[in-house]
Amino acid sequence: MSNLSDSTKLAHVPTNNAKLIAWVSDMAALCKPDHVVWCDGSTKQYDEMCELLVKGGTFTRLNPAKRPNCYLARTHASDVARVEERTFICAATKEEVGPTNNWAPSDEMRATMRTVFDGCMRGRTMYVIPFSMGPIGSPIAKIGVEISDSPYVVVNMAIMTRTGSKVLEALGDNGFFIPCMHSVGAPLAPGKKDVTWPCQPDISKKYIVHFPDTYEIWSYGSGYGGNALLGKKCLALRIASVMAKKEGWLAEHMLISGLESPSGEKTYIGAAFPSACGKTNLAMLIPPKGFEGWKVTTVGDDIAWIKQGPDGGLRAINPEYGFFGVAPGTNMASNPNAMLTIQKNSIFSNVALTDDGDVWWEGMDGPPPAHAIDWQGKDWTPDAGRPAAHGNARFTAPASQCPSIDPDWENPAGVPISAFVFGGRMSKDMPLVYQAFNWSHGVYLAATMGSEATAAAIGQAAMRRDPMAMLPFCGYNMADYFTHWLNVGRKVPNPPRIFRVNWFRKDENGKFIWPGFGQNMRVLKWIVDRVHGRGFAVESPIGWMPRHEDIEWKGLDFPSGKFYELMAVGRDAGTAEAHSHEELFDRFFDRLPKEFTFERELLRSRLWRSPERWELAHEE
Ligand code: O2Y
Ligand code: MN
Repeated sequence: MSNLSDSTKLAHVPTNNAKLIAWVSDMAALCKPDHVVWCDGSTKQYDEMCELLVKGGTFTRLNPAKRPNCYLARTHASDVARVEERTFICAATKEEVGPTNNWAPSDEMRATMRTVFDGCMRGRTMYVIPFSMGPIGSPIAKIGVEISDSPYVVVNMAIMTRTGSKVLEALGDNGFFIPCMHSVGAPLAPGKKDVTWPCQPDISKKYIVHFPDTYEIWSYGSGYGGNALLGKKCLALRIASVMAKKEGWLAEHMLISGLESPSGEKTYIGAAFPSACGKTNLAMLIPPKGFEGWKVTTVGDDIAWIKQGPDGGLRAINPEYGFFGVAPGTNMASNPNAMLTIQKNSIFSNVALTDDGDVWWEGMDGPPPAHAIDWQGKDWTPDAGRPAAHGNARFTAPASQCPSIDPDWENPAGVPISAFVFGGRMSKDMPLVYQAFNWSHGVYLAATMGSEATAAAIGQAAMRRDPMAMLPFCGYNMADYFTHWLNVGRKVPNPPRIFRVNWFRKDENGKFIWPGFGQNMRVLKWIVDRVHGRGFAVESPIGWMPRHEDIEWKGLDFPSGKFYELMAVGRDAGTAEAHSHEELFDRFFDRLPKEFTFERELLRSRLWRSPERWELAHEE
């Protein structure tokens, strides 16, 4: 710790919160670190930590003329993504976590945690990071405290959450916090030189553990992303989903964006997509040609906490303070706002380093560099036969730097939500967009969403269901989660309208039919029109659907034949889809809400009565 300032060298305790003090001393006694440092959230401490990471070889400072105040980190090759198979929810019974979560008995797991954490910080510093998920003081926000032996975690948490003294102030002497315990699981023997990315390389020794009954998180063995930045997936989704069910709100894997028309009418939507469906791109969309005067603003790109406001409507906050976005594929065409956000004050993980001290990844603008250092620190040239950046390479960047950030993104009361959009990645039989008939039908559509996964063995495309894109993130039984969604809708007088979208339909030559990216604005505008009761739609067996003339086509030549190819669903394909919902529902046995059985039967009977192919074009 010699590089840290005097004040941080001291194990000074900057709080009178007795529970916090007791927990930190208990954890220090268990983990046996050489030092304890309380993170104050200051720029000075952030800079000192980055310097420490540079000296230790974890960080490379990027060329300040190209990327001011930016760093590159290379992880261990085994520590590059979330580890779902080592993610556990330890409720009292297996039924409480349901068939889609890994369960372990809480008393056994608690004992395991105390064993693996015993002495795990020897030779290291234990950092105490107070953080707020959501604007400090917002009635929707929650306070967490992460203890970690990773300086990489400290600096990433400083970007991804609001950290430090101001959080302790808001916590006060008796405030409640969620304890989040993290260690890279690599104690350092006296005199031994540290490696640049300490972690537990054996995946079976990694643990990402949640105790929903006591609202606790314990993460061991990984220093990367969702495994280690515990405010994100662990707190803001898995633990928060449990809190939300108890307290009557929603913690969702959703972006939040604002759509402002030329007349100044502002409509906020929440949208859920599984990973790799362009969620960050949608959150930061730039309206295309033909949409002059329209503005899309970003409240959040990944997580939404949604509560009923004083007027009875649903209001959402982004609990995060930064973006942890996928780098590969991000460029000035796919997401200019993201590219502008990451120009300064950002951390890049597992991307390539160019010879002029900048970053590069597959899919960045321009030709690949003639030479670079790849994510594993090896020389790389375009003919290397391997990618220069890891597929899950990330940028960590302050949300405040995003050019499209919404003026109300830090409003403690949140923003009013008028629509929920659910999307997956389907190459056939799933239309570009349709609207649910009502809340219960919408919850059903959201619960049955998913993406195509190729079953390599049989060479067929199969649907991998990912209800509400929450499969890896719901901290309790998903059948109870569906019921909770149905209940929330009952309490809200005029609940948000619910839509399904699919940007990924392909033609018979395997080419995407829909251009996607900024052109998705055309679909969003129809959604806005529907929300405000002015957009036209045709009733189909699966929901309300737009005709070609209901979409704004100014600036894009998209003939109606192509549009109806994109929107087509036949009776047989629809029936097969409805039939396959049973596969998902059977997993939940008798906990499944009865509304879902009704919705499935209604869908089947609407399809049964429909012609083999329904023609939206003829319904005028
Ligand atoms: O691989 C990781 O640790 C990151 S996962 C992630 C990060 C940001 C936003 N979403 C996700 C996700 O898996 O949904
Ligand atoms: Mn996500």
